[in-house]
Amino acid sequence: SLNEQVVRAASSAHPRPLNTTFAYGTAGFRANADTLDSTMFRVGLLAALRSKKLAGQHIGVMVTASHNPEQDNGVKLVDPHGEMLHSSWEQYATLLANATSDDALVTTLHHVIQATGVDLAVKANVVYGHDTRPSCRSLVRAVVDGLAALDTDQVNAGLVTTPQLHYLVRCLNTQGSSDAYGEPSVEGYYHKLAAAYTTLATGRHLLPALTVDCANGVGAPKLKEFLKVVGTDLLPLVTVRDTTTVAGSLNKDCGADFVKTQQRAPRGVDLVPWQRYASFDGDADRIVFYYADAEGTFHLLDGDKIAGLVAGFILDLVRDAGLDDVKVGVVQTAYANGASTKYLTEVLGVPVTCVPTGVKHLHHAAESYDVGVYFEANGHGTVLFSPATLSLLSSPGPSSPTASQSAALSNLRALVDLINQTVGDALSDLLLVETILLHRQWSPAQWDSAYSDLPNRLVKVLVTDRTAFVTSDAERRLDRPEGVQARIDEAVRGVEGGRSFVRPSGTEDCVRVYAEANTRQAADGASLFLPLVIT
Ligand code: 16G
Ligand code: ZN
Repeated sequence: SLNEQVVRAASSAHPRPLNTTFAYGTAGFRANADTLDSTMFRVGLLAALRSKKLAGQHIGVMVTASHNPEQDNGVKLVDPHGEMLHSSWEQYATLLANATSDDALVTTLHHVIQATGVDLAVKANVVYGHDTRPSCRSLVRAVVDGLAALDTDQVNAGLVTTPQLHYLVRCLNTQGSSDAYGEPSVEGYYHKLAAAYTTLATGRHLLPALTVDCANGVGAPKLKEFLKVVGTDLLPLVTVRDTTTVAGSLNKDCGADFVKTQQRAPRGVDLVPWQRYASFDGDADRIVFYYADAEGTFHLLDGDKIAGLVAGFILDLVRDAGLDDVKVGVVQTAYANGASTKYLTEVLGVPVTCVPTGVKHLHHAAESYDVGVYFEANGHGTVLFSPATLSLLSSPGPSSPTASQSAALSNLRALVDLINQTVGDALSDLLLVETILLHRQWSPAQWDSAYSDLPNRLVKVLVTDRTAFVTSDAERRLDRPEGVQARIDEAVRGVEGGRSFVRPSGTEDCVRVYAEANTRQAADGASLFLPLVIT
């Protein structure tokens, strides 16, 4: 049974700040680091319960606030297969975080244990890691106190990227089984990726070096560690914004989120025309690419462009391998540029599913394809191979394959290892894109030429109550407040290529208004009109 005294005593060292409420949202808990100590402790408790509920499988705890400013921090839980915490448990995270006293926390724990049917006698296993934020040290200690209060067996992953932690969780839980995912260590992760990349890249004519902006985050040391394993012969690469010791530099004027939202290079990075650049975000689970043309005009290759590149490559390999029954599909959100959706469906002829914003929705929908490619426009994404596809790929294949058939098959097998199938991974996605560009011998401009993005605009609107905004149809329609959708329709009517939608943010107190159209003027017009309508 629950040792209330132990929990109460441990909790008293992590008092909850007054006048703050916490909510476990799409990105877990995220706030100014100074407010998060009690929340971290309680997440430790919840991780232990989650593990007990799932027969003692390893649960992951990642302390990071991704692309947020350095003074913020956050935490999210990782379920046994390396996926996000099941949404049915998010409410328990929120309940525990908001318990107002040590006694209230004990009462809430009892409630959660009962509601979820946790057997406290089961030994819990948790693996935890953190990014480079200075606040991580004490916040991780709070997590550990929470774990210890429920007598948890712990694995300290230390400084890791978010996708490395997801990888570790999956490896720890599949170790020794027929679907073992890999060696449960960061070195194991590097070796798995390096071996796959070497298979795919060997013998190809090298492209000019890629420059990688590491957002001054955990991606910097981890990319450098990986380079030591894979060697620079096959992966010529230069890192910039790669310091993790200068206070205040994390995500500052650099990184994937800055580049995507500002539509410009990291401040102070001069783009050499036609060369390839990429930016990680602060915890290295997102990546975008970009280049400048001869006039110095900036061109972004975002998650939509990556999805198109990857889907096209995999479709070719599947066809060349003669795997006609393997159905490739792409998952996007409403933020995907209309031109990318058109390219996927009309040029590549691949089915596209649209889902609400948030990795768990994309991941889930991608699982329904044999090979499911998913990317958010912001650069978070990966590729999932279904169990049936995996066993098809690991079977011997045709008895007398042609040379191109066996090449395609062996490339597909290597892709399975190259791609982090637990979650979007900047390092793994970097290798995936580099592999495809190597095989195609494409410059970034050739990749970019697949289609031209429709001009678009994203505006943030502060509202008094974002919960008043209720969407349907994968966030593309607004059901409430009443009447607003009609006015959006009106604003868009007659605008060539016009599309617009309004959705409440899951991470900030605002609603976001997106508009796109065939011309820049029209896109700006439609979106600028809407904020006036809803406020
Ligand atoms: C979270 C999501 C991300 C999404 C973003 C949208 C996860 C792990 N992360 O960061 O996928 O793009 O929220 O933010 O699901 P918004 O709701 O504020 O627009
Ligand atoms: Zn991130």
